[in-house]
Amino acid sequence: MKNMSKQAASLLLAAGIGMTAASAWPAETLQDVLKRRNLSQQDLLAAAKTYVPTGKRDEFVTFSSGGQSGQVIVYGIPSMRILKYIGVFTPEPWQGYGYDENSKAVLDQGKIDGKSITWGDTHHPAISETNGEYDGQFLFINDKANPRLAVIDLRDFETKQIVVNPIFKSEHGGAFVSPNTDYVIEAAQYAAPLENKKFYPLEEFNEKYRGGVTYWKFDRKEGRIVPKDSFSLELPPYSQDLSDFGKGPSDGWSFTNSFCSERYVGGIEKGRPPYEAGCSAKDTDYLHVINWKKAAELVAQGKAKKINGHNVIMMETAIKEGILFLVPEPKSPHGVDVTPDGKFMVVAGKLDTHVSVYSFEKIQAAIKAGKFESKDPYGIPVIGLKDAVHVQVPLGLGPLHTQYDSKPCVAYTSLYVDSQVAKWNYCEGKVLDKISVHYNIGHLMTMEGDSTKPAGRYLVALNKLAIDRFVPVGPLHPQNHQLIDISNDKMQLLYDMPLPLGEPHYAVSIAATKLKPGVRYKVGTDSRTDKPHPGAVRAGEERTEKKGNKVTVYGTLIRSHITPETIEAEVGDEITIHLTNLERAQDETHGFTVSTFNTHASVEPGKTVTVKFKADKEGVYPYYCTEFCSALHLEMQGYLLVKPKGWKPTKVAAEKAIYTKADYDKQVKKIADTQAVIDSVVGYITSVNYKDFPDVVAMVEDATDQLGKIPAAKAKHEEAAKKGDWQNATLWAEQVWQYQVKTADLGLRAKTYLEQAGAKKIK
Ligand code: K7E
Ligand code: CUA
Repeated sequence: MKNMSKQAASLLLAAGIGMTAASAWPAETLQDVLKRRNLSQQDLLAAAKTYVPTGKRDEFVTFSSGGQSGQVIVYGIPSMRILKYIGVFTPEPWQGYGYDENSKAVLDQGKIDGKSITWGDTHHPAISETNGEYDGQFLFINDKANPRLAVIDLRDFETKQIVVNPIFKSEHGGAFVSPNTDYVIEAAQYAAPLENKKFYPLEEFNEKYRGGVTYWKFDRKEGRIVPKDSFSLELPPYSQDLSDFGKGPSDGWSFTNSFCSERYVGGIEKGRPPYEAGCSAKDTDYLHVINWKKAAELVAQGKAKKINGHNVIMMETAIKEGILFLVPEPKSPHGVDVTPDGKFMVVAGKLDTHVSVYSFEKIQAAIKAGKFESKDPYGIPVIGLKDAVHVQVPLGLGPLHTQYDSKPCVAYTSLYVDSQVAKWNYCEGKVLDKISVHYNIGHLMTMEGDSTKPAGRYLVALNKLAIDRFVPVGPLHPQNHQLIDISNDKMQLLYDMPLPLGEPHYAVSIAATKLKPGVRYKVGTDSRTDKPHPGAVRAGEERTEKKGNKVTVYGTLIRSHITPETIEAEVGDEITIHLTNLERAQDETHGFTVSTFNTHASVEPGKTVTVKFKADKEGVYPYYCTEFCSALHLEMQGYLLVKPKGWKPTKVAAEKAIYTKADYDKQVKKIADTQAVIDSVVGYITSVNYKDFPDVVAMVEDATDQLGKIPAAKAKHEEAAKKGDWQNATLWAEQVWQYQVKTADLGLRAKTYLEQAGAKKIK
């Protein structure tokens, strides 16, 4: 009971009776702090550029690959504060991802050869585009190890679909989107036979092993990839690397680099020189230049071959139809990045100090003129380097990836070996500035830097090593994302953020204002299919059905109550629990688990989720809400009773009354006090223009729901009191108070919201 008076006290506090604190320590000045913490003016400037005061928000939202964690990490720029982890290829317990049936169905789409793969080597996230500009609707990311691609809907930041590449055994060059996101590209990495589960000896590498590039068709309206409308191009076994789509003048074309056109097969066990020697022996590899729009037409004309049920344009067809060309690129290159205007493709040398800027115009002129320097061993025409290159710029050691600025012709390239970022001009081919970053930068990323309209401002260096940077946490270090200010001529390093979740290769950033995520679902939605959930019920429709050994619960969650409060089963029954969160208020998520059955659901407002398990052991298993959702969260509980087969009750012990008239009178008094708090809050809310705030309207609706339950409970306590049944009278009066507390909780939150939002008096 102590607990409750505390709650009443906190209600009063929240209603406006505050506390004041006194301190004997004088406040430090800014100068004092700079001295004490040994900070320079430069540090102070960096801090001021990244600090986001309480209540304020970041300008950009970054989606970072989670590397081997198989997740996506969402953080804000410039604060570098982490906002969310999205479960993609890997179960994520908090979100119930992989622990409820609806999300398991998504993970199951990623099964390969019937087996679950519960991790992913995620590399490259991509934001959907409209006319080449980020539109903030969808995110895609690849899994290099197990060639898969995932679709995340940015309305709720949930993974909706995983597709398995039908012909590759690994893929690296994805995900990148076409300017209107009608296709998402994914290129193979390590060559293998395209047929599934087919063995050929390595001696037949040149004949039987293949690379390729897949164009996944994306249906924007459905928000899903359509495998049957997708296709691939068979490519030589050159270890295809990264890809990018053309845009503007180069729209309709795509580009994929490669790093082992030597087609070298190692085998140090047999005395052969190793892979890394053989794959870097030649001075050049090949950039693949592909007319994908024409490829899609060829597929429509039936010119593709079916391999594993998937449309594949064979090299022979591609050569004959003139949709596939090669251009030499020095040397074991990495990355191909199309400039925002779509005129150039930048390829970094990796083992060559240059970046090569290819001109799309020159490439097209060579193709039109039929001017090729040679053919590769498979008969693909090779355009001469000098006939394709606009300029080659020496940048430094180990150039890898390139991103673009809002300023025309300005690019940034990561230098892996030098651990630097080079700022340079790709139109004129000159270096503008360099900045040292911490050890071994891989990708770098500018704001909206993949789009036709980069936003400039900031750059993130995704560094591989974090030696000496952070407080040590054992032999496995975090990654280090360094934020760099690029708004001026000289780059300035602002912030180091440790990222402790796998090795994120790449990240993409979008202006925060372009994201419009929802705060609740339409009641009864299966968020993984975006369709009405067949197990959804409304308040008052809850029920439990038993058919044979199947127990099916149609339940609901609302502060602070799980309906039903008990689930009865016999050993061996299959239990299916559908749960609908009836809340409308923002952020009122309830979690759900049943002790020891390895099940968990996160049920956000409006969502319906199913958990399913076999009650294979006799016993008593509490279930409860796992999110601290209200003052009575701990009381949001119930029991799963698993009885032995054929169990019958022997005796029913009568419940002993413990409450008296005095208890009842106390309850009635408490109800009256709380009602006064509610009335004052309601008085405030209705005195302002709260209807202009949809979030508040939702809270008011939820509060009205709670209030609506009071008359029935009130009738029960008054009825019991009339009969002198103080036990039931006290408990039902308590229930009235529970509804009041929830109402008051919502009301106070609405009041705070309105005060902070500057609501206006209307009377
Ligand atoms: Cu350079 Cu997979 Cu894009 Cu790593 S990749 S760095
Ligand atoms: Cu619902 Cu805690």
